[in-house]
Amino acid sequence: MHTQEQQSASPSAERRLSVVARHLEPSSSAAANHWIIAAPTSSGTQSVFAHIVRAPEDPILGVTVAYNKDTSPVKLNLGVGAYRTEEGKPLVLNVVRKAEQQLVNDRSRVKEYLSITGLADFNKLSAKLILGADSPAIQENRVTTVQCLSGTGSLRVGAEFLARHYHQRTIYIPQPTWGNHPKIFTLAGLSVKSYRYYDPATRGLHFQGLLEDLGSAPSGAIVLLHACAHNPTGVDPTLDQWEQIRRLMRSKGLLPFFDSAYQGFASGSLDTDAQSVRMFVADGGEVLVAQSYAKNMGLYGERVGALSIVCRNADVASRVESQLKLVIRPMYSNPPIHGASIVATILKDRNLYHEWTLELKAMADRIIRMRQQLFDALRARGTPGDWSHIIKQIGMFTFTGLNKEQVAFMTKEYHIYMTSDGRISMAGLSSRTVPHLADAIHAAVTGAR
Ligand code: KET
Repeated sequence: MHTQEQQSASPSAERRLSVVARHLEPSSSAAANHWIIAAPTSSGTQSVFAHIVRAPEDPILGVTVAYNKDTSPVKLNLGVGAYRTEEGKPLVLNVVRKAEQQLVNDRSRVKEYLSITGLADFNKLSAKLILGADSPAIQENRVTTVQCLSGTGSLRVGAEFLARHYHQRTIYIPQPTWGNHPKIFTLAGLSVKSYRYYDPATRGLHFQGLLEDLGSAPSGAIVLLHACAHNPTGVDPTLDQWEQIRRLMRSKGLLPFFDSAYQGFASGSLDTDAQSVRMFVADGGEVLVAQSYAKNMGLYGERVGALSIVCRNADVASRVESQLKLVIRPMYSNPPIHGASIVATILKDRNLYHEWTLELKAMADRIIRMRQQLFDALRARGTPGDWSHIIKQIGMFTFTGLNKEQVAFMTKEYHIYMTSDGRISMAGLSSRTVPHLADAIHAAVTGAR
């Protein structure tokens, strides 16, 4: 006899196979071809893996790999979105140190397994953080939150759940978006399509294109939305535009899946940066949201995040949670305890929470200062072009408009590392390194080689 899980898992397994089969077709993208499997060898001395083709480095994390190999003293890593101090060093927040100290001092703490859904306090506090302390959805018990492996893991668990249980398996992602999105959703068994988001001509939102593309999406389709500080463009809809997006999506029954990786980093305020999500929750409709504490608490390597699914009522929410457990258990069983304990310690203590908001604001403000300094430095050099987008864009990144060749030139001649789409992490800059970057951009743009 089949258990319920087997019955629900098999169509998704089939979908996964067909996804892999699609990747194996000769017409599929270059990246997918690195999986191609040749006939395994059976000869005695040769490795059974001898046929394996070397895969390229990840487009974002691979930038750090290349940077680490560079021996130049002036090298600068503006690839990955990771905060650095004015001294160019990684930052562990003071509140995080304090919370960790409390945890270490508490001898009653043990290292038992968490439940499949993670630390209960952490889940409650995470839902409050993104949805608001007074959220009716939370009071009505219609939100289920599960602790996952940072933002990436939360997106993946949400996507696996949707692929198994949601009737419409197409997800629309913005063009462009974070490079990992299409891979996460495809491998979870969803079919990925894109909607227009960024207009290179105006370096702003392609709002008309966005409305047209979502307007012609099939009813019920899933839509991935960046809650704030859109990566890589740094361009967010205004509140008025969000309201129009919400109305359109609700009228077509499109399901919002928010990726909230930068709450607090866009404006410096946790509440302001959650407004887009809260608008969608306030109308009573259903919403998924993946949260990451990598950036806003600087807990990158702790892998701490949460997936919340806001449902119509408490009964649905509890059944959804029971199925999320079936997604998580065979994937990684249950999440790690340390990072979530740090977050819960900070979120439940008034003083620590307040201190966190100040440290977060200081990080956001430093990034904004870097924008101004870089803009001023380019103006001082008379670098051709309008660079005002550097100060207009929001969040960790500037989408410079530099092309692949210009990026390659800056890496080769100036040892500046960034993603090939021209994105620079403003969080990696400091007053000391701004002139070097401005020189490099100036040379790349003017062809002074
Ligand atoms: N969503 C977005 C939009 C995002 O930029 C990242 C990370 C994540 C989710 C996942 O982060 P996590 O560490 O799983 O919580 N972005 C940076 C790092 C990376 O690519 O992994 C980046 O774009 O540089």
